[in-house]
Amino acid sequence: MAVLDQLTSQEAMDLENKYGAHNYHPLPVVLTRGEGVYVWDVEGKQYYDFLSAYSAVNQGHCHPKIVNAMTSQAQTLSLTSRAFYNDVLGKYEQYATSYFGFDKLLPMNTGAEAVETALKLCRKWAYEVKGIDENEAEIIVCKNNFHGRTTTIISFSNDPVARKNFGPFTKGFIKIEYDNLEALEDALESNTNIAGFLVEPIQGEAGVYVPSDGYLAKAKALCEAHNVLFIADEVQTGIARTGKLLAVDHENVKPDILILGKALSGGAYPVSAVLANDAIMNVIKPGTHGSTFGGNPIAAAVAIAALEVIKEEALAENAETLGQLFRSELNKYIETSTLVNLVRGKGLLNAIVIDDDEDSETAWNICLALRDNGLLAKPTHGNIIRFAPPLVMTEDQILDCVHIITKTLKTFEL
Ligand code: IF1
Repeated sequence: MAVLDQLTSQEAMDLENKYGAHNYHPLPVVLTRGEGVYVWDVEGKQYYDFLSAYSAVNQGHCHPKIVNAMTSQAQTLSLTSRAFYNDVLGKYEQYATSYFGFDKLLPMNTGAEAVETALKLCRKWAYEVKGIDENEAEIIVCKNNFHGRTTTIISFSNDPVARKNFGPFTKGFIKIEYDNLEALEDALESNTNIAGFLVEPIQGEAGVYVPSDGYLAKAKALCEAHNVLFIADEVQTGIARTGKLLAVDHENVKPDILILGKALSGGAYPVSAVLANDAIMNVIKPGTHGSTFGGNPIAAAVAIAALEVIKEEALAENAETLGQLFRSELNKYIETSTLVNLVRGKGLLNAIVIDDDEDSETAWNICLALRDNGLLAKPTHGNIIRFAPPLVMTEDQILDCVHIITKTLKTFEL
C-alpha cells in the first residue's frame, strides 16, 4: 500500500488507533473533503458539518478566498520568524486592530497559546502598571471553564479528566461560579492583588451555557471599579459565531484583553491573537514573549482574508437570523418531546439538553444516528449535543438540518 493510497474508513480508523496517541474518542466517520457547510467521507457520503471544527470553520470549509490567500502566500514567503520583519504582518495587525477596535495585536497560533499570552500580559500589567507586589497577582476564573490544554490552563480547570495526574499546578488563580456577580464582587474584594478576570462570554464545553442578560456588562463594570482587567476568551464565541462579531458585543462590552483563535483563520491554518490597548500591551518588550510561527506571513494573509469574508458575506447577521430560526423550529419539536428538555444558545452556537444523566450514552447514540442521517455533531457531555454549523448556511439548508435532527430525535423518544 502506498502511503497516499485512498483508505477505507475502517483502514483510516485502524491506523489512527494503532499509531496515534489515544487522546480523542472521535465519532466513527472519516472525512476526506469539505466545501461550505458540507463534508464528505471516504466512501463519498455527504454530511452537514454541525461542529465546524469547534467553531473554527465559521466561513465554511475551503472558502475559496481564504484558500487563495493561503496558497498564494505559501508560494511567496511562508516563515521568517520574528527575527526579521515580513511585509504581511504589519498589514494584518493594522487591519485586525481597526476591525476589532484595539491599539495593538500580539499574534500567536493556537487558542491555548493566546490564553497563556493573555495571562502573562495581565500579570505583567499588574506588576508594572497596577503596582501589585511581584508574584502576588491573582486572576479570577470561572468554574467549568474551558480555555485550553497547557499546564497553566488546566491548573484552573475543574474537569478531573483534563487535570488528573498532570500536576503540580500553577498558582495564582481564584475560581468562582460562572454567571454569578455576587461571587465576582466577593472575589474582587477578597484582596488587593487581583489582576484580571478571565471569562468565556458563553461557556462552550460546559454545554453552551449562556449567562444571564447583563452579566457580562455588569462584570465588566465591577472589574473597572476595582482596576482589574476584563479578559474575554472569544476563541470559540468570537468572529460572528453568536450573531455578532464578538459575543461581548451583545452587551456592548469592550474587554481590556481580547483573545481570538479558531475562526480567525476560517479553519485553514492555526492563527490566534491577543488584542489590547497600548496602556496594557506596551508592558510587552522585546524578549518577554514570542513564538517561532506567531505572525508568520501565511497566518497573516489567511487571517486578513478570513476576516474580510465575515464582513463581505455578512456572516454575523446570517448567524443571528438562522440561529433564531433554528431555535424556534427546534422549540416547536421540544414542546411535545419527552426526550429533549431544551435548546439554548446564541446565533449559531447552540445545544440541546437531553433528558438523561450526564454520564449516559444517549447523546453519543443520537450523534451516531445523526451521522447515519447525514449530519455530524458531537456531544459535550453525555446528555448535551452542541450544534454549531458553518455560518455560510442558507435558510433552506438550516430547515433541512432541522428536519434531519427532529427526524432522528423522534426515533429516540420513549
Ligand atoms: C479540543 C470544547 C470547543 C476554547 C476556548 C481556548 C481554547 C478553546 C473558549 C483553546 C478550545 C476546543 C479545543 C478542543 C475542544 C474544544 C471545545 F469542547 F472543549 F469546548 F471548541 F467547544 N478557549 N476549544 O473553546 O484553543 O488551543 O484548542 O486552539 O479538542 O481540546 P486551542
